[in-house]
Amino acid sequence: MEKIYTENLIPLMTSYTTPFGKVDYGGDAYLVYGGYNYEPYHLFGTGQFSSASSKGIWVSYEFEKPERIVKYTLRTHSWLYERSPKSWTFDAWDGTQWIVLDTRDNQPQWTNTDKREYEIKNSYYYKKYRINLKNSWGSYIHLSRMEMMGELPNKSFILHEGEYKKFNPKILGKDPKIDVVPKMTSDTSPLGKVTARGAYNPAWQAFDKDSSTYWYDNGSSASNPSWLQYEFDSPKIINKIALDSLIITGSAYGIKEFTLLGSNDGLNYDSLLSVDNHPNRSTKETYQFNNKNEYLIYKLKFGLSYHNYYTLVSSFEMYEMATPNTPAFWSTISTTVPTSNQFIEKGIDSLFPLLNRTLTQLEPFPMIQRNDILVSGEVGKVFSKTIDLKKYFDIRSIRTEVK
Ligand SMILES: [Ca+2]
Repeated sequence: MEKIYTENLIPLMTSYTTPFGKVDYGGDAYLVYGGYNYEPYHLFGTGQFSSASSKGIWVSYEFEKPERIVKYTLRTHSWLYERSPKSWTFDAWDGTQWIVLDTRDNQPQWTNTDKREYEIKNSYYYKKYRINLKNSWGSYIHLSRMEMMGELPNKSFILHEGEYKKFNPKILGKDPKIDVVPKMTSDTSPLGKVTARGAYNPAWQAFDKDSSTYWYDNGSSASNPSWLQYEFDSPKIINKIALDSLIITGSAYGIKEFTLLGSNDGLNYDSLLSVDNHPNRSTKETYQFNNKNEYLIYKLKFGLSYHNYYTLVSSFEMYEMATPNTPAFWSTISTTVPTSNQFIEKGIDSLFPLLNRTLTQLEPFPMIQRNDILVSGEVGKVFSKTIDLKKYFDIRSIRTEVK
């Protein structure tokens, strides 16, 4: 679907900070010539901008709130337009460094009327963007004007029999057989966050899907009991866990008593499961429990183990409550032309998959016997089935089968 762009989001600047936002520059000074200051803020105003030399200069604009810029324009001076830029990048500041969003090398010569538009791919909202001008066709780098545009949301409904409808795609249900903790390679990679009371061996090794590696906490006591916690990146309804331990010393394994807690803020915890007799062996024990609440954080709080209060967990797996797939369906949003808010909040993002026709083979459906339409004396059997040609068109073949 074609993109619709906003107006230029930068106001007509009359200084580095008025009327709002902030212009900055670096890499070179600006040109002062003939009593005129070719200052960088003029790039976003009515004046003219030029660097003091040809060594390269960048000019940034900082918005008051983050914007997702997906297009920018550049306009030449009407004179000395051969000093317009030849190579540059368009960058965004992510708070730490400049991220290159667009690279233009050896652009064609400009004319004195050129205004060029550059569409870019950018998924993120940044406050500050810059053009980093590398060189020009002449001895200075001149430009008259720069604009930056965002994208307007492009939302649709389908008008069908007097109703404005939205298509709601199929949502996959939860598979209760999948351990939803990813295979961790550190306390925070690839997703979520592992924490523990103590970690003589790294806590993430309880979540690395390898039963030979483990988390071990050997400083815990009755007054300072051990705990192990995983924070998901989105809340989940966990109603089954699997736990596995290994020998700490002699024939003592590292899990005996524990409570499983759920929390959404890391401060208030609900108790979900209590176990005081986890077996003294290394086999994966599964615990199913009744939980219908979503939690972001799941925490194991340990009591006594088979070796004092020391704790060792080689595997801590979590499983979600099974939910069925939600089939795709149409919902009616309005029977009058929807408001702009309804479009923005509920509109369909892309009509493409809906309008994308595919050739498909339908499941067989039974026909209705209609021998009643035979007139007296006629022999044989008659079957009937109505096919909705609004729904199924360009039918390539129909096969009938009498069983
Ligand atoms: Ca492990």
